[in-house]
Amino acid sequence: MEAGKLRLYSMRFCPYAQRSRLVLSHKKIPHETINVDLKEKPAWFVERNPLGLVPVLEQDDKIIYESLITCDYLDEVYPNNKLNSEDPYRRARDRIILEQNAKVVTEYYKLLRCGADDKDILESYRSKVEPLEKALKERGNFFGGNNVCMVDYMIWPWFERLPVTASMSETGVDILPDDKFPNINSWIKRMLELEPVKETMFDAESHLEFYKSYAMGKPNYNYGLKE
Ligand SMILES: N[C@@H](CCC(=O)N[C@@H](CS)C(=O)NCC(=O)O)C(=O)O
Repeated sequence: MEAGKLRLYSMRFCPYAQRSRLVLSHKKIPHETINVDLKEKPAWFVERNPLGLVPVLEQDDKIIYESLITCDYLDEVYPNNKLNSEDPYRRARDRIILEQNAKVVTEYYKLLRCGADDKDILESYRSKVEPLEKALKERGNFFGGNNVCMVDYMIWPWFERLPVTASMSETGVDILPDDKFPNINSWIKRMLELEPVKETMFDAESHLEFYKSYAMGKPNYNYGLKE
């Protein structure tokens, strides 16, 4: 490995690894990526992260894992295009939004497994998104106001994947209707215009195909790659 070179251990469809990829892209940080087979984890990977999870960052003898921690680290070490606020109160409020997002993520996976046609699960998902809708209304175009901040990138991956659950609905349910979630819906459109999002994202069909392979116990980590 080249001295000083930053390396990301990733999996192409992992929403947590996408957090790190978004921050790397936002800050244009040179790095190399190693995509790991998470079904048959190599020993050298588990040596680096005993939890056996991606993302992992490595630079010389430094190893960092847990997506949010990798992103905070990158934001401090590469201070261009700052994502975390300098203001402690704002940073604290941002973390409160991320705690709320953790609840959104839990409900998202229930939607994915049980389907958006289950009214209770759908309502529960929406109720967890509501505080995010309210926060955006107060903050503006992005959670960072006029510009993206760490919160935008940390919560984006599960909104990018929302069309997967919608496409699996037999009744064609609108998961986040515009009359109740106008700010989140506009935010999704704005996020889709950002270069780091374009660079790291997959379309709904690819996410769906990967999810189907994952649900069958045979995750196709290479889906969409050319020979
Ligand atoms: N809390 C971790 C979660 C990361 C995570 O769950 N990654 C998944 C892929 S999306 C993984 O590595 N799974 C491997 C496994 O569970 O064995 C983070 O934020 O980095």
